[in-house]
Amino acid sequence: MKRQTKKIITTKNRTKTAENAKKKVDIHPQNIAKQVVEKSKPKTVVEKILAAHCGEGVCTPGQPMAMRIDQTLTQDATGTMAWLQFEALGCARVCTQLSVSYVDHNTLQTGFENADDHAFLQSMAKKYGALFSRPGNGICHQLHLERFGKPGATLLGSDSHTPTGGGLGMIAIGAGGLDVAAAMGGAPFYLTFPEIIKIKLIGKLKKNVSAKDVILEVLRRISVKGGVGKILEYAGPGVKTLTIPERATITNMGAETGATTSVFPSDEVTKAFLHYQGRIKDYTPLAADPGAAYTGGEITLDLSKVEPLVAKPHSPDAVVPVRELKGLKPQQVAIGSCTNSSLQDLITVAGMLAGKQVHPTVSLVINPGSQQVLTALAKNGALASLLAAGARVLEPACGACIGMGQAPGTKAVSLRTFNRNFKGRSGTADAEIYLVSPETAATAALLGEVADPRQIKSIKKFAFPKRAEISDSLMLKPSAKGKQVDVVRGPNIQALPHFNELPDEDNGQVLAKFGDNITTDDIMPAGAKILPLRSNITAISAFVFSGIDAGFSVRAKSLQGGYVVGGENYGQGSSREHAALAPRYLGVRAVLTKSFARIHFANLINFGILPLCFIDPKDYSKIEPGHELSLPGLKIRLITGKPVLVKNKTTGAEWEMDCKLSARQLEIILAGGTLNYLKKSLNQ
Ligand code: MIC
Ligand code: SF4
Repeated sequence: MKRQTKKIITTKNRTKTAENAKKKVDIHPQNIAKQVVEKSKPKTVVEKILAAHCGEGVCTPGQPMAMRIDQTLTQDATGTMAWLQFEALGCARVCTQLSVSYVDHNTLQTGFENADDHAFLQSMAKKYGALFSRPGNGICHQLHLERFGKPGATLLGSDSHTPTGGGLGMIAIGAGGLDVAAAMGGAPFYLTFPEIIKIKLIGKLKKNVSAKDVILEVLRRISVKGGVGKILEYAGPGVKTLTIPERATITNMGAETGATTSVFPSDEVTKAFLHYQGRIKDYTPLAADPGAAYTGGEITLDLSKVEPLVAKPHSPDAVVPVRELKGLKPQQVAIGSCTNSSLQDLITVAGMLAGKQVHPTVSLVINPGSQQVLTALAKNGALASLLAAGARVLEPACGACIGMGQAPGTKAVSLRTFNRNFKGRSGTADAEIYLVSPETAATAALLGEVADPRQIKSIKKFAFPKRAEISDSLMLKPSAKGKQVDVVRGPNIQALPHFNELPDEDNGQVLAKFGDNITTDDIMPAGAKILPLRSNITAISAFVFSGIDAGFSVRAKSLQGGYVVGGENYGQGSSREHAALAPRYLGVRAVLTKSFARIHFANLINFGILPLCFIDPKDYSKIEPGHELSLPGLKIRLITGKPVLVKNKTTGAEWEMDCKLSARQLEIILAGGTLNYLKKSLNQ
């Protein structure tokens, strides 16, 4: 498949507009210092890639930088919004080397909405120069790894598991749809240069202990907050013992540590994978220089000592050894998701199940990661073996991972090879979700209870194909005559809401107060009922916090907005910008917390919501739901770099809060959001 060249196609006029837009969006003088990476200094893999993509700024931890984006990916659940925003920017064509629009989340099609969204996305990709991956082709991250991931390149995706690409030695970052839309329009991605943690791998994994256990071990050690503001860079002699799908499992679920991304070096194993995928031309070796300094410190992990692990409900870092849960009886075992749906994973599972039967009390469901994976399973006999064992094989898609079908029964125990087990995400509020490796999942499916996978002997080895079978049957190329393509808009595709500029000062009621680790699934749930409404902000806003505070939306509407209070790590999890967009639509002006997760923090700013942090965490206890707050002199305080003053009109207490914004973010907040800011920049 041919890449898009780096030019904007269509009329000269449009090209000019887009180029001007690019200049204005790219460079913000106050925000941007000189690029001062010392050429001679030994560099980490991260520093090498970022230095080569540094539009402006400095590759120094804590400093702002603008990173040039080579590739973007969008998926349907975040993509309809991202593409509407791209359209609103007025660009004639995507300006990246490659942009791919995938459909993988909303494939349940319980009503007209999903299919309408698919048609919209297909027509947008055709018109604006992106590849379009049709429903059924597979999960965006698995497909991107197979077809497009490239060592040394940068990828921005409107999905938090975009770091999967780090398995191939690329800097792949998840972001809100609006940031991805801007990148498609040629803008860089603005980030604070993270600290880099070296994870030194030594030894080799034991049989039936897998990459999933490695990332669960990392989560056990550093928790769901340990990666915030950091990039995890893997190194050491253990790296070469891991295949690319194994590395991708690790970088994929690195997202659960809160890390900006994770990355592996590119080596002979990478080369073999790219050869297997028929893309050897994309190979470049890439390794850290000897003596490179890691600002975030070093963790050593001996692969030979890793044992099978499991994350208990309801957090990916509630990790314990499988042996501690021995005998726990699951009603469901689910194998798939972008973490564990590779051919290697499923061949291993098929080998373990071959000639045996799924336990009668367990429902085993399998979603292969891609059409390529499913085709290979069909050809080498593994699929027949899985079916004979009693597996329910579904189409290559996200499926149960995002609550699109396969919701477990009441209080059911479900063992899943996925990456998230937040309460209610499965579609069943009281289900108990455990995250495990494919090997542990297959063992439980056979025995009807949790047990050490090392005790299961595979009696059959299914052959791995010599070369991957590449098919474009579900991957469509854009039209060369984009102007002539009409966009298909069903009734579920609603116009983007308009938001006002930041007022001089603000007043309102505390609409809700929550504790630590509120996830984006808590703020804006997904699942079969709500996910189809992603293109319809009016409709989806009725579900804000619906799983944990059913009256929130009605209350916010009747009070015409107000404030939300949270604890540590507010907004962890997904990149869904609807968790900011829908609250803003309901009038939420500020979120007051102890700390924020990275992508959600950026999304709040993108939609003009103030992310405020308690300077003294004790001030958290000075607010209760229903209290009336005011933010006097808000605008002038932000402009002059002063902390934001909060007055509790109900109790008389007052305190200051941090609002740490770069100069560009300040302008965005003042404008009422990124779309307003970009439009203003274009007009100027
Ligand atoms: C998820 O795993 O939570 C999702 C669904 O893939 C999200 C994106 C979304 O909400 O659409 C993510 O991880 O970013
Ligand atoms: Fe899809 Fe689940 Fe991966 Fe999100 S985590 S992209 S829902 S498979």
